[in-house]
Amino acid sequence: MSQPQTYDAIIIGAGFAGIYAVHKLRDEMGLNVRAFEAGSNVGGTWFWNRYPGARCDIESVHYSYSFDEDLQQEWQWSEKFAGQPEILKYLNHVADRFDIRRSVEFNTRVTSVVWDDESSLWQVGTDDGRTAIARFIISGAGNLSVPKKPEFSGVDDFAGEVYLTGNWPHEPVDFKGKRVGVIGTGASGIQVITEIAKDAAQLTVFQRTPNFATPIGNHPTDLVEEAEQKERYPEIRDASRNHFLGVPYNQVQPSALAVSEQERRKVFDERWNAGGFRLFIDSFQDILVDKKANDTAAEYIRNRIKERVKDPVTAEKLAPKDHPYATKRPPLETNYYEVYNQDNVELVDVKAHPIERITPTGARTSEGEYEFDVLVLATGFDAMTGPLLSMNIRGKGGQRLEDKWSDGPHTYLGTTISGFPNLFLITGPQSPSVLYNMPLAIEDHVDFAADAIAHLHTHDLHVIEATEDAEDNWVQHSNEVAEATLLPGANSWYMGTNIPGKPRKCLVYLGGAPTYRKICQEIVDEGYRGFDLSAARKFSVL
Ligand code: NA7
Repeated sequence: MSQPQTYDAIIIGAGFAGIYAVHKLRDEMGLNVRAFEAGSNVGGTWFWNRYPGARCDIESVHYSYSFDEDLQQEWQWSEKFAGQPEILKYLNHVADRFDIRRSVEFNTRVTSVVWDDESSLWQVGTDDGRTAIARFIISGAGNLSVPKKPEFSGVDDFAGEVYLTGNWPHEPVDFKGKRVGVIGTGASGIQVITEIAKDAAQLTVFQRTPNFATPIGNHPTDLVEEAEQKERYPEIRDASRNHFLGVPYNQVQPSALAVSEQERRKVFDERWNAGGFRLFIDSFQDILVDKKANDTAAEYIRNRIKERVKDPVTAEKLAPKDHPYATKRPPLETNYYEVYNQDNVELVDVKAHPIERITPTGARTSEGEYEFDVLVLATGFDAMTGPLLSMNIRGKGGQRLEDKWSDGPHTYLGTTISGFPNLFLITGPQSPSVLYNMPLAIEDHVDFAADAIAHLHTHDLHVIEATEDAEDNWVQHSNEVAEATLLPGANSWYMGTNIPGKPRKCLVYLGGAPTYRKICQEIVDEGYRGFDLSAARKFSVL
């Protein structure tokens, strides 16, 4: 049997995180790196989620890498909010431009990540039966990369075609003239429903929880605006990194309750018309923390939905009432609600009448039978922790990550784990991650890992590990910050409640990107406060 290959660092995944990690560690630091990617090419989320209508909800000029000035100047987005094919094209361009693929093994899934106490090295097993060894692991395995398993029986018996939004085929799917059933009305469901409704003979949407979807406001790139933005790109990136969500918005007002109804309406109208996440993050500062303030936004959106849907019974079903606005991820849409004015579309409330099973010809709810030829599951992901827990990660003394996290994630800064040295999570649980513009969040975390590795090198050290104390304090802080918001009161994937049996814990650090970045910087400036830095137990080959 051949000797395992050894590397300075193994990178898991070749999406936004893996691509940048390869570039940073290999090209800027001169490390010997290898990335393993389950897909056949780069792209991560944007490789797998190719369903019709898949689109980014943050403006592309912002939802893109900032690390290379030439790249951000030269790349041109065709739309304000790029669709999945264009984002994938962009990531392929970046991979070509920085010659990333020569360091990536595609079609290779990581099946185990095991720390060896003797050598202070990680052993990484892959699904082709090989083992590779590395000093450091950078996990770019993604936040929304493990689709949730169907909760109803019978999917295997369904006689027609079955598609999962999170693992969509590469070949186009033809819905023309077909009867289609879609389960799920989250961000993916709302995007795919809008597209399928254009072609299907009949579309049945199974909705459990209506969502507060608001207009995305997409349009072809305005070249004058683009030129102006590119001229100020460094300034814009700086403003983004100093904003809660990582976007350069600056119109937020202090409180929805401090203004007259008329003024409030004006603010909401302006944000509604501007599109994107402006209504959620650039209207009033207390929307996520004060239920009364939130109610004003929720009522505004409910009324807007009702204006757009002709049948009052359907409109009522589409108007969310069981959770405050934005406590579940608010989807963005184009003509979503108008779909329900079409004769070929039916909305089925599966909260009132849950799906009992998928049958060979469709679905059975507690109320009746529905027939269709194609089933689309837009039922979401085992978010944030799922990708990490799927890799059989074992730390010091053989401790299994699933045991350590049996009551929810425990991390320091959402990027390191006590007992799991030299392992860096990119946008891990308890970091701002999905509530921070992801490419910027990714760059920050990769840079944090790279700086830590460089710091070890400079001081002739080899191991960095979060202390238990620092981790406990971070978990407590992260939970306290979450408790001060409205998020823990709702069921959502942010809280892990979309997966039966998953601990109810807020998976996102809600202190906002600027606070988080400040804390990280202070920790680094204080010589990596909360970390133990040491030499390897036995000096190894690396
Ligand atoms: P989400 O947001 O988790 O949405 C999943 C949807 O599927 C949601 O409407 C769920 O209803 C529904 N669902 C899940 N399980 C069931 C069952 N058993 N019966 C009926 N309906 C069900 O996932 P998405 O893929 O849309 O979005 C994930 C993120 O990707 C998104 O937030 C963006 O950040 C990008 P529920 O709300 O749980 O009642």
